[in-house]
Amino acid sequence: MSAYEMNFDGLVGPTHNYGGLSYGNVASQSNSQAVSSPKQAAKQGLAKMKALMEMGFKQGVLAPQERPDVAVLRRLGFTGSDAQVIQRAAKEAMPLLVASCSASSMWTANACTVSPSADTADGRVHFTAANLNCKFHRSIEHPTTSRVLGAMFADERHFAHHAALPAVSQFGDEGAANHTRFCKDYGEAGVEFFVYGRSAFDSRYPAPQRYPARQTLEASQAVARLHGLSEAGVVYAQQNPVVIDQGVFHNDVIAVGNGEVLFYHQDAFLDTDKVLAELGDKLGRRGGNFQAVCVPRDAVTVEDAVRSYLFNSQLLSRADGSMLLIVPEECRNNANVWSYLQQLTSGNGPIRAVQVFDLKQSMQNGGGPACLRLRVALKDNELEAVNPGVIMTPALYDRLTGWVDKHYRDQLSESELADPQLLVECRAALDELTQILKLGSVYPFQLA
Ligand code: SUG
Repeated sequence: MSAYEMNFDGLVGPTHNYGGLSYGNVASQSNSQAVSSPKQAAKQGLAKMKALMEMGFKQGVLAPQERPDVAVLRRLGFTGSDAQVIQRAAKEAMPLLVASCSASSMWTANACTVSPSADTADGRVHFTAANLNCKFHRSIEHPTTSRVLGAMFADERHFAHHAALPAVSQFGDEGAANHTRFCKDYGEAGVEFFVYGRSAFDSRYPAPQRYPARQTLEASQAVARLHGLSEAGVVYAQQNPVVIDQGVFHNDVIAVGNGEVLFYHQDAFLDTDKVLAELGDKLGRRGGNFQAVCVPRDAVTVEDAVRSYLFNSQLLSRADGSMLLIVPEECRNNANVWSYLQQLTSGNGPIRAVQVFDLKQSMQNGGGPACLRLRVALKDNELEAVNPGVIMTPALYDRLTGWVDKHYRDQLSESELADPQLLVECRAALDELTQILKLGSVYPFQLA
């Protein structure tokens, strides 16, 4: 049976804005309160999905969320009609309204962690929604994320869904952004690589001093248990706390893996040699030949990596076996990174080509190509069980582009988030979207 890696990209929601909400994420902080363009953001994302589909990759789409999240504002004590709740929050606690408006669910690498069926004890594909509890605006995503994933991967014979881990910092979980899978073939048992920033219970693990470490070892271990992974198929590594303090808030800002290849920065991990040896050994036992491509700090500094998002790239296997790196425009604008990429792709290594995408609207919030996609490895029969409404086709691309044109604003500034009409627009858009994507009722306003 054939198997594929499918990328499910987050469709950027109608309230995309620059809230400055993510302490430790340099781009989010430095673009705080800039005027955004939700329409352009959604179209940039759709253009990437279309291009990958046209290159022959399997591409899907993950729906955005209802924002502002009026229910969370009510939980925080704002009362009255929906419009009154929004206006009271705007007057009394603007940062809470801004958080409730974030379109951050677009970064679907943080939606959940996925283990393909070849790795799990019961032979099903397992999903654990990420609690994202390091940031308030992201901690409110998982209930809707779970419903959307449930509507996309509904067949219980093939798919198993787990609720987010307990929402406390000890179990801080950021989903697939800190998870990579190595394998010889997508359909064969692989090695799942979990990278954490700190341990919640063991003080021997050094923690960053400046910025938060969002993922804990204990969260990663819980996900591996829930998914029924075997010890032979799991490797844990600690992220270097020094790079977290330089703005590497997720592992996918400093490393990316695919197939048998890990592309990483020299300073990404602690105990790098030990980690690589364990990956090589465990993948070797599963018939794979692990290849580590290290980017030396002399060629690309951590600062360059954070600015350019070189590692927040999609590493994709092409039909001829070579790999293609999908990078953001910011990589071409950085002389060190661009010259490194020329050298990388002209060598004999596994990565042979680079393709650049303009994702500026998302990048300004610290979300590159890899943040925008959730990878799900699927066998033929599992792919057939996916809700066909979310699989990208030329017709769906056209339909979604028209939908964005109809519902999205060209510009959005912070003061406009106080406009109750934005909620009305968002609900109208999402109601239509659930019909386009055949999701059924997944949003709070549809379930009320
Ligand atoms: O969680 N930015 C997101 C970016 C997530 C990137 N994802 C991965 N690396 N996989 C975050 O920090 C900024 C929102 C704002 O400031 O308006 C934000 O949430």
